[in-house]
Amino acid sequence: MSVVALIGLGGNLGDVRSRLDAAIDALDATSGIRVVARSRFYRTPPWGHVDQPDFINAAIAVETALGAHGLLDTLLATERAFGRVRDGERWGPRTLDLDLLAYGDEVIDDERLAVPHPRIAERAFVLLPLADIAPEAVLPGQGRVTDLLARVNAAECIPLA
Ligand code: PH2
Ligand code: MG
Ligand code: MG
Repeated sequence: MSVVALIGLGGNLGDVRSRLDAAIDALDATSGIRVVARSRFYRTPPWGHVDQPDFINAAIAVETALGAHGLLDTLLATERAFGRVRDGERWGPRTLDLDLLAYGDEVIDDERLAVPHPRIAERAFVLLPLADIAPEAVLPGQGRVTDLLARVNAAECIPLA
């Protein structure tokens, strides 16, 4: 176990909270991955295509022995295991989305993977849960989580009890 990775979770179809809980448990049960922190759940307005249901978003920190691409493969397999169907619609509704936000301090940009995730700084639905678990984290090329959060409008993202 060597690298700490940050993962964003979301979904807006069906019973998302139960699915996110189950996905977090499944990741923790995966060899080479240990969940070390998890955020609250937030209800967030859809970003991108606004004509779809509200999302539930969260974030976790994991310690992992997997490489960044191996971790990505695990996230994609977990999405599929929880019913995600990729129909090609970018930013459309989904049962489960697991995004690799950061992998240690590494900067990776290849055909499969970009970390830090390039759009974190624009997205309150990512920054708010990240601030629960890693407020001081500095995302290479973007900045410190709390500084980034101060620059977005998070008013419509509601923490759930
Ligand atoms: N994910 C998207 C597109 N839009 N909006 C919210 N609120 N939350 C998301 O997780 C989200 C989104 C594509 O991954
Ligand atoms: Mg996403
Ligand atoms: Mg995704």
